[in-house]
Amino acid sequence: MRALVTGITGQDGSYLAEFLLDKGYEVYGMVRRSSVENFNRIEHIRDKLKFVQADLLDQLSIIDAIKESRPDEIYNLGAMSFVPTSWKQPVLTGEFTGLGVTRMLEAARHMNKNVKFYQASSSEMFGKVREVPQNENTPFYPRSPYGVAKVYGHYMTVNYRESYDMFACSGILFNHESPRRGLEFVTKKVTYGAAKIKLGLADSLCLGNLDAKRDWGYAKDYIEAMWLMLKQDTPEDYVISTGETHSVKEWVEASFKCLDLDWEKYVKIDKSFIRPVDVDLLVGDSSKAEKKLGWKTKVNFNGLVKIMVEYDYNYLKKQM
Ligand code: NAP
Ligand code: G4F
Repeated sequence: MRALVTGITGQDGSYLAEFLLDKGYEVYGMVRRSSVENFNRIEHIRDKLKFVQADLLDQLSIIDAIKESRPDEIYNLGAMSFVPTSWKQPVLTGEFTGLGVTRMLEAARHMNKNVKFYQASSSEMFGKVREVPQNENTPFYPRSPYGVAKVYGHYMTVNYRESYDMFACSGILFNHESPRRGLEFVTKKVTYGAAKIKLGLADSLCLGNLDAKRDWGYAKDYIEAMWLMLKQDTPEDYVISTGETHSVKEWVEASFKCLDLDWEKYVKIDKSFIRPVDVDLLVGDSSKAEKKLGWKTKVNFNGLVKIMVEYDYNYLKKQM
């Protein structure tokens, strides 16, 4: 089996590449050119991977990437994925995260209509939630240019499935985290920040809205769900979540507690981290995935906090 993964240098792409290599796949990563190589998350497996240079903004390069890799499966994980940046660069976000999906689908349709296609949809599409918990039938109400772009990509995937009979699935994944999470996302910012404080490398941590609630799972668990979706007889969309919700404040408390620190002594609120509007509450119902894919989350909230805090603490200690 051959797979083409966009976003292979990202958190999910790196775990997915490991997972597919373990399953015996030939794995092609679609990467964009950069003046400084950005392969940190895949350095340990880079010799086993093949790379094709292309950009989600550039149709012809995507066609070439598919021509060269001749994939049986395409995982479209590439996107501008940081919500605050989507207000600063709404047009570019629409290009990468929205239209980029159509470029991938168009290239796939023209090159090999039988290829199986996975689209990285997001719980951010539920935004100002219409029901609790959110499932595959919950109406969308995105609250950021990122969320709007994801809704577009989601429905294009559904449309290509219905219009061209393609095997195209959308995984509506709720927030998933890991030691490989980008430093600007709140979970990693907190675990890394708390570890720095513990080691005497910082004396405070500035955050925004502590009341927002998220359904946080472990990225490594979620990768398997993507693969399982493409292994079914029929293409469908699935919510992937833990079913538990916690506030940012609870994440902060648990992370500092892991290091025997009282968070209230160190955390400051900085208004610049507060968004024009926020998604107040996310909690997913992934009973469809449980029933049809046999998928279930393995790591709970406290387990995830522990994995990330321990990793960051040990990593920073080694650098000292
Ligand atoms: P991430 O760590 O931010 O990785 C994003 C990847 O997209 C990077 O490899 C990046 O490449 C690539 N990319 C960005 N713009 C590109 C372009 N123009 N052309 C080609 N590649 C481009 O994101 P992640 O957390 O792994 O998430 C993976 C996907 O799932 C994203 O689509 C995200 O929106 C979606 N998602 C994530 C979550 C979550 O909680 N993590 C939840 C739901 C959905 P560079 O290294 O070159 O920047
Ligand atoms: O960690 P976040 O930046 O993740 P967010 O916005 O939920 O988006 C992530 O999950 C989505 C799935 O629902 C993905 F589609 C998306 O690509 C990304 O992976 O923020 C989480 C919450 C927000 O409510 C934010 O306002 O944390 C709050 N927060 C409070 N202080 C902060 C901060 N967020 C960040 N990034 N930085 C802060 O200082």
